[in-house]
Amino acid sequence: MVNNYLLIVVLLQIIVVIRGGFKMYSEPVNWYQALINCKTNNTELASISAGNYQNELEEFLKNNNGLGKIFWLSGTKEGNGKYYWAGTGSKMDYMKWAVGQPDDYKQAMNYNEGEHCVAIMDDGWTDLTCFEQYPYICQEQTC
Ligand SMILES: [Ca+2]
Repeated sequence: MVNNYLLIVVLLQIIVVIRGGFKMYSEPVNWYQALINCKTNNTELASISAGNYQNELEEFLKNNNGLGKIFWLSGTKEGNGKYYWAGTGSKMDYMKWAVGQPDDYKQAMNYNEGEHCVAIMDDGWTDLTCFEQYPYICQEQTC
């Protein structure tokens, strides 16, 4: 299993490259910074357009607990409440929300900021407050 992954450690930043052109960055940043960091490296914050990519990432997260439990994806919510992928600009057709998600939990708890950004966990996706800091996944450009 381990030889399927390339592990690179750069200045306390752990970057793991897995199949499908995904690169997982261990440094916790907010969603906006994750979007910028991926673009700076000529990649995009990850968009999951199909189940095979989802399965691959879920499998990876289940087998690598030390890396982190939650990673930002490029999913975010438009004013109309519909989700789209900021990384590709496409609307979100395939979805794999975790049980009970998206719940906009912090909006319900009367926080000023609702949960408008999407992250992946090992059992599906969740919506989170965009300014919270988590590791993130970038994706190689496909075109
Ligand atoms: Ca949530």
